[in-house]
Amino acid sequence: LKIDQQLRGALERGEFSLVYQPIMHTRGRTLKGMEVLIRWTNPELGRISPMDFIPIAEQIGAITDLGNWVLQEACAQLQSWQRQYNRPLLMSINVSPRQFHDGSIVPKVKTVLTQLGLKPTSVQLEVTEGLLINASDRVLSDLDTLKLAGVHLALDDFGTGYSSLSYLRHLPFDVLKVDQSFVHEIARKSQDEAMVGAMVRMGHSLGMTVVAEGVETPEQAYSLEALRVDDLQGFYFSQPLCARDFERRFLAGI
Ligand code: G
Ligand code: G
Ligand code: MN
Ligand code: NA
Repeated sequence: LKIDQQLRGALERGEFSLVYQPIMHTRGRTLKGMEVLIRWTNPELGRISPMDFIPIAEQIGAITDLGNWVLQEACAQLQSWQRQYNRPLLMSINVSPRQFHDGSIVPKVKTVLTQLGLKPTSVQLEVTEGLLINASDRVLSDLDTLKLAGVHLALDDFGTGYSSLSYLRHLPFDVLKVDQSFVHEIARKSQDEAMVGAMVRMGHSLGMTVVAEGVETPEQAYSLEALRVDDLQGFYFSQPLCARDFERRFLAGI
């Protein structure tokens, strides 16, 4: 309840910020891009995790404005980095299923890309299977439209929840993000290794790139490389960082 109250107006009060976590090519461990993650610090409540406030923002109908702000800010940051460092980078943005409900996501994405002069292929939207359960025809056609425009679509947290493989058969995903729960024990548990190996083969045979999340150790990175995972993300490379720190650590001087 307290969170609801404080959430209203928090955007106008400038209480949100963004952090960026690197996504590395497995081969050579070079930078491919970054996932943007929202942070909220409220004067009364302190720091609140997106796990706690995103569901409430969805309930109170604030997620579209918040999601649009993330999209705009992250894309502006991407444009600035691409220009300054003159290199292609991929910005991966989490999108809540609710952001698809009012039909505004396609025009919003297209407008932001056009205004900033960004290539659609430099932006990736991450959705979870929650979007796909009972998805309306409109949601499906919005996904197709984004894909046709060149925007990359990633299926986030893959392997958790009630994953149905039929989603993958029919939907235009470019990227499979293997959930971190499969990654954490990969160097020790042969079942997890087998599961990730199967996900990689399935993803590749469907033409998708496979990313492992939650990589925390060099042993995990090595195991994932042996399983032919394309890209790696996790604390082993870096925590999510504010733009300045990300730039210093991953972009400057390269
Ligand atoms: O960054 P952290 O691990 O605390 O994120 C917790 C959860 O919040 C994750 O599931 C992540 O996908 C989600 N999340 C983080 N940033 C955003 C955002 O900008 N939009 C949406 N919809 N979810 C986000
Ligand atoms: O649901 P999603 O995959 O978008 O969530 C991303 C969340 O995972 C972020 O909150 C981020 O802080 C967290 N995260 C990123 N890398 C790691 C990691 O290596 N280990 C753990 N435990 N969490 C991570
Ligand atoms: Mn994500
Ligand atoms: Na995930």
